[in-house]
Amino acid sequence: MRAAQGLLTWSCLLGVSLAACPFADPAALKARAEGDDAGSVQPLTDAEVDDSKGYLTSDVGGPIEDQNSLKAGIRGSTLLEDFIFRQKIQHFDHERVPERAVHARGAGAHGTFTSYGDFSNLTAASFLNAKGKETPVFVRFSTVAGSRGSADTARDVHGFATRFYTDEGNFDIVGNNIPVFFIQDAIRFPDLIHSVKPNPSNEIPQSATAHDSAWDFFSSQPSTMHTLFWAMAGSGIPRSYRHMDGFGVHTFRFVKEDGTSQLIKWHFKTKQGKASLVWEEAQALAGKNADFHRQDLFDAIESGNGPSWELSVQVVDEDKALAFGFDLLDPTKFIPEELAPLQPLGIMTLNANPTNYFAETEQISFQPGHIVRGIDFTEDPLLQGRVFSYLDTQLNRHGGPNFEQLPINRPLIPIHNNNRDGAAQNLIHKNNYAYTPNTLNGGFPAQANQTVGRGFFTAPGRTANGGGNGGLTRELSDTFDDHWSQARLFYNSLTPVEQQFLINAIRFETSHLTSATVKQNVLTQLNRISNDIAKRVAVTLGMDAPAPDPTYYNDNVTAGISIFNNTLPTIKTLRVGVLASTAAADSLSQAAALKERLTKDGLVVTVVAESLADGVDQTYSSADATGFDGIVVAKGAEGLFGAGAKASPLYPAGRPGQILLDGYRWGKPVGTMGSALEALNATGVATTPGVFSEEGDDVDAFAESFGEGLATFKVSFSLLVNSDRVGT
Ligand code: HDE
Repeated sequence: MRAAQGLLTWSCLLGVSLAACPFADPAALKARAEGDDAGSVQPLTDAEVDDSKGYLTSDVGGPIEDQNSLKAGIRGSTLLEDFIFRQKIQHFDHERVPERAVHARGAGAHGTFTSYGDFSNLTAASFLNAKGKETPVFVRFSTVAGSRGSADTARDVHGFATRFYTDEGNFDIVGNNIPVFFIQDAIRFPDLIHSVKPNPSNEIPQSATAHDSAWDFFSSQPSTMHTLFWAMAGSGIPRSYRHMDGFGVHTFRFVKEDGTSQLIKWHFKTKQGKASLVWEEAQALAGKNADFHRQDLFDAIESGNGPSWELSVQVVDEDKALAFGFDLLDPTKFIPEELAPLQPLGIMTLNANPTNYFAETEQISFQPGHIVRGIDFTEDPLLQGRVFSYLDTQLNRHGGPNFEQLPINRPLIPIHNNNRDGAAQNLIHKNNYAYTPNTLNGGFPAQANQTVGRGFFTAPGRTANGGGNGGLTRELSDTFDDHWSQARLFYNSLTPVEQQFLINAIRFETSHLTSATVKQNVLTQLNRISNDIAKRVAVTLGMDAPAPDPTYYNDNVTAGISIFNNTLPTIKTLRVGVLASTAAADSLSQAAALKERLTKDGLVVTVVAESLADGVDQTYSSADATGFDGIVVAKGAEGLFGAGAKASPLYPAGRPGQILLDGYRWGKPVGTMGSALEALNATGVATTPGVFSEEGDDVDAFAESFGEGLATFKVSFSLLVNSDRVGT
C-alpha cells in the first residue's frame, strides 16, 4: 500500500504519468478532494448515550456489581485497590470546567435558520444563497456579570450568541441584546469587567452594578454612557430571552463572489415583540425564581411555541463609513434605522431544547472569529481584540486545543487539516504526512481557492489602516470622540414612562454609591447628555446638578427604541393567574371556565386557591405576582382580600391581596369577574387603565379585553404616560 502510494507520487512529480497526478488537473483534484466528503456529519446524535437499557459499567466497560466501595473487612478501611471507586470519584472531582469569565449564566436552544432568498447580490455566504435554505443553529442567551449560579433577572446587558452550522463551516454571531458596547478598544475590556464584577475583598455584590467601582469606571470612561443608558432601560431587564432583539454590535463586512464588499450591521428582531420587566419585579424574581428566563425558554419550546427572530442587515458602502456623523468602526454607535433601512434575510426559530445542559450549552464555544466565506471583519478595535480573546478563553476553559471536536462545536462538514494531537484528541488521523505542501500524501488535504473548494477569502479591497496613514499608533481615532449624542438620541426616543424608569434605575444604582467623587463624576457625565436627567438624579443624591453643558444636547429621535410603545404581536405563552377560593363553589367553577377560555388563546393559566382542591393548580402559599403576566380574580374570591379578609392559617396573612397589588404596581393587567370587583377596593387598586372588570359572567367578553391588555403588556404604564409618576 505504501509502496504504491510512493509510486504514484513520484511518477506525478517526475511527470511520468500526468493522469495519476492530482495537481495537474483541477477537476481531478476537486473530485478527489470532495470525493469522500459526501453527506454531513451528525455530531450530536452520534454522541448521544442512551441509558434506557444495559448494565452499569466502569468508564472502560467492565460491569459494576454494586455501589459499595471495596473495604478491608465489613468495618475496615477502603482499599486503594478499588479502581472503580477511584474512577468514579475522580471523574466527579473533575466534573466542572472553568465557567465563562463573563456571560457565565445562560441558557441555550437548537433551531433552524431559513433564508428568505438568494442574497448573492450581497454576500457569497452559502447559508444565504437560496430561498428556503435551512441551516441548523444553536443560540445561547446570557447575562454578563453574574456567575454561573446567579439569578437570571439581574439588570445587565444580555448575550445573544448564535451559531450557524452552515454547509461551509460554522459561523457565529456573538452578539448582545443591546446594539452598542461600553468601550471602543478591546484593551480596556479587563478594566470594564473588573469594575463591574463584585468587590475582590468579599465578592459582594453578585451580578450587580449598583456599587462604587462600576460607576467609577462608567463615569471616568464616558464611552460607556450610551450602552449604560440602554442597560438602565428595559433592555437591561427583559421579560424573557424571547422578548428581546439581538445585535452583532460591530460593523462587519459582506463579501460577494466577485470579492467586492460592503459594511453591514446584524440585527435579530424578535417575532414575539419586545417586553421588559420592571425593576422591583425583577428583584423579586431573583429570589422567587432565579431560573426565570431559563425556564421560560425551556417551557416555550417544550410547549411547541419556540421563539423566532427575523435576521436583517443594514448595508452601507465602505465610503460612507464616516457619513453619518460618527464612525462605523466605533462600537458605541448604532446606525439609526432611518439612515440605513433593515434588509430582512431570513427567519430563525428555536425548536429543540438541549438534551444535556453541560454537553451542549456549557461546552459550546462561540467565537467572533468563526466566520465563513462571504463574511469578513472590519477594523473596529473592539472586534479585532475579540477575535483573539475568544479562542484564548476556549483554550483555558477546555484545557487544550481540541474543543472544536466536541459534538456541539463540530461543524456539520468534515474537517481536513494538519492540526494534530493535544489533550483529548478525539480523531484518529490516518495521514502520516501532516504538513502542507506535501507530496507523500498526494498533496492532500489540497488547498482550496476560488475555483476549487470555494476557499475562504478576505475581501480583496480591504485596507488595514482604516484610511489612516498606516503609521503605528496607540491612539483612538478622533472620529470616536462623541460619547453623548447617541445616549441623548436613545433617551429622546423612549416614552416618558420609560424615561422615568431609566432615571429611577440610575437613582437606584447611584444611591448605593459611597464615594462623593464618583457621584459627582456621574452627574458630570449625565449632564453632558441632559441637564434635566442630571437634575433628577442629583435631587435623589442630595447634591446640586451642574450648570447645563449643552455641546451634545439634541432633540433627535429614532424608531425601534421604545419597548413600551409596542403591542405584542402574540400573547401566546403569556401566563395568567386566576385567583379563586375553595370557600365559594361558584368561584372554582368560574376559574375553570376562565382557564378553558384563556387557554384557547394560547395563554398558560394557573388557578390559585387556598389548597390544592380539584381544579386548583397552585396555592396562595406558593403563588405570587412574579409568576404571572396578568391576574384575574374570579367571583366569590373577594372575601380573601383586604383588611376585612378572614385570616387563613393556610398562607401568610394578606397573600391574595399582595399578589393582586404587586401585579398592578408592576404594570400587569389585572381583572375581576362579577362580585370580585370588591377585591380591587379592598386592596387599594383603582379602576384605572390596566384594570379590566367584567360585571357579569361573560368569560368571552372578559378574555377579549383582557387579551388586549396582555398585548399592551405593561399596560397601566403604557397608558398612564402622563401620570404623576412621570417627570419627577
Ligand atoms: Fe464577549 N467574551 N468580549 N462580548 N461575549 C466572552 O468568551 C470579550 C463583547 C459576548 O454564550 C468570553 O466564551 C472581550 C462584545 C457574548 O458562550 C470572553 C471583549 C459583545 C458572550 C469574552 C468582549 C460580547 C461573550 C467569555 C472586548 C457583543 C457569551 C467566555 C473586546 C457584541 C458567549 C467566552 C456564549 C463571552 C471576551 C466584548 C458578547 C472572555 C475581550 C462587544 C454573547 O472571551
